Amino acid sequence: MRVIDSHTAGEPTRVIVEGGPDLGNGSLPERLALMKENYDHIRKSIILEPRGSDVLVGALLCPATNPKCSTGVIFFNNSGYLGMCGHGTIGVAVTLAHLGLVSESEIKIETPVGVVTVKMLDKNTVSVENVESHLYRENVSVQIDELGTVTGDVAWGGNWFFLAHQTPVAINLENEPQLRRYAKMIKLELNRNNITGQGGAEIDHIEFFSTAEREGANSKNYVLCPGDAYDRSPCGTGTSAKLAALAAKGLLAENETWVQDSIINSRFEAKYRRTDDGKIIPTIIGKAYISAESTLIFDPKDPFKFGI
Ligand code: PYC
Repeated sequence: MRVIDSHTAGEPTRVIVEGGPDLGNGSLPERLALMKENYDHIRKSIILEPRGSDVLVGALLCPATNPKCSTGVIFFNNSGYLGMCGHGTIGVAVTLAHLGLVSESEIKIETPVGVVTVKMLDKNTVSVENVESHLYRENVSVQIDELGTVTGDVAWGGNWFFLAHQTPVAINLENEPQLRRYAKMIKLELNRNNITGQGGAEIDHIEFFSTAEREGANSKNYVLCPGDAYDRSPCGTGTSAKLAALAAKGLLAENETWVQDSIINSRFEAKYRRTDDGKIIPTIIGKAYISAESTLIFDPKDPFKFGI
C-alpha cells in the first residue's frame, strides 16, 4: 500500500494513494459503512501504532459518484470514521497537487456528508468551501463536578461539535492534559444526558475557545477529537461549526474574515456565505506540507500488522 503523509497546520493526514480496499460503486455513506464492516483492520493498520499514532487522520481516495467531483474521500482516525475533515481535505488537496493530479485550480471532492470545493491558492495553500453548516442548539448546559455548570452550543460543521462558552483553563500545551480531561468529562456528560446532534447523532468533538493571543487572530481554540487526541490544527470542521454559531448570533457578518489560532499557534482563516434557509457555507484557508511518501508493508508473520 502506498501512502503520502502531510500535515496541515501541524495536524497530520495520511492519504492512501495505491493499494487501498475496493469499496464498490455505492454512495459514499454506503462505502464508509462497507469499510467499517469489512475493512476496519485496514483503518487500524494505517492509523494505530506501530505504523501510525493517535493523532493521525487517514484518507482513502475512491472514485466519486457525483460526476462534478474529481475524487471521493473517506476520512478515518484512531477510533473510527469522520464525516468530513477540514485539515484532512487540505492535506488531500496538497497531496493530489504533489502527485500532479490537480489540473485545474478548483476541484470538487465528494465526502460521505457532502461535496466540498477545493481551490489551490499556491502549492501549499488551499481554500476549502465546506459542507453546509449550522447552529443546532444554543446554551446547552451540563453539570461537571469539578467545573460546575458548563454551557455551550451544539453545531454542525461536517462533524458534530459542542462549543463551550468558556475554557476551563488557559489554552496552551502545558495545560493540554487538563484540557483533555475536562473535554472528556463534558463529552461523557453530554452522552449521559442524551444531548446529541440532529437525529440523535453523537457529539464527538468538544471545543474550547479563548481570546486571541497573537496579532491578527480572533480566537484561540482547543479541539478534542473522537479517539481523544487533540487537533494540532484549528480544526476545519470545528472552525466551520464556530462560524455557524457566530453567524446565527449575529456576531460575524457574511464574508467577514475570522482568524482561528490553534493550541500550537497554527492558523486557519475562515469566512462564510449564507444559504437561503439560514444556514451557512463556510470557507476555510490553511496550509499543508508533504512530509513523507511511503510503502506500507504487511508481513503476514507480523503479530501487530493490523495495529496495537
Ligand atoms: O480539521 O475538520 C478537521 C478535523 C477533524 C478532526 C481532525 N481534524
